[in-house]
Amino acid sequence: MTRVLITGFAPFGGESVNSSWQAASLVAAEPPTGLTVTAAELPCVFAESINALRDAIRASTPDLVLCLGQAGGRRGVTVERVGINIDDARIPDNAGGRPIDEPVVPGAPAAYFSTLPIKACVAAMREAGVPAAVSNTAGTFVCNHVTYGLGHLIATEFPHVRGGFVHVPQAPEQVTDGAAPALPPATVAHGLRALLLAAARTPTDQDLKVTEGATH
Ligand code: PCA
Repeated sequence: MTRVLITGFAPFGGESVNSSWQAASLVAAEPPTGLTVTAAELPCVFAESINALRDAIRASTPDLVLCLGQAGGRRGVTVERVGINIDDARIPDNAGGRPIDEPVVPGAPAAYFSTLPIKACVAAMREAGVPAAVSNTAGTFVCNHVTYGLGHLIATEFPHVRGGFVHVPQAPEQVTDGAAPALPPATVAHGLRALLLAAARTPTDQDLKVTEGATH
C-alpha cells in the first residue's frame, strides 16, 4: 500500500475558495485503489507554509507527497518540473507578508527538480481524459515557495519520500466572466488519481522519455 500525502492551499487573493484544496479533498475522500491518501490544507503564508508541510509529512509518513496550488489562467493540470530558491511576491500573502527577491532557504541550492516522474504523470492524466502539461515555472509566490520547500525537505530530512507540485486551474464557480479558463474540481481529482497511480508504479529514474519541452 503506497501512502500519499496530498496538500492544497487555503483561499488567497480575496477569494473564498481555493480549487487546489477542493481537488485535494476529493482525492482523499475517494482515493484510487491501492493508495491511502491523507489531505492537509496549507496556509497561503510564506513564513508558515513549509513548517505546515513538514508537520503534515511527519504526521502521515507518506511515500509520495503531492502538493497542489491554484493557478488562475491555466487551462490544464500542470505538473511543475522545478522549484527555484527565490520569493518575489506580486501580492501580499494571507499574513501580509511580501518578500521581494529573498531566498526561500538562505545558502541552499538554486533549485530542486520534482522527484515525481513528471512525463508519466502528464501522460496518465491525458489518458484519463484530463487536460495536462508539464510546466517549467511554478512562479515566485507561495506555490513556488512550497515547491522549493518540498524539494529541500526531501533533500535534507525525508530522503525516502518522492514528491512534487502540481498547479490546477480555477473552479468554474471562481470564473464568472466567461473568459478565464476553469476546470471542475471533480475533473481535476479524476486526473490526479491517475497521476498518483502512475507516480506510484513508475520509478522516477524510469520516467517516459517523451518531450514536453517549451521554446519559451
Ligand atoms: N496559488 C498561489 C499560492 C496559493 C495557491 O493556491 C501560487 O500559485 O503561488
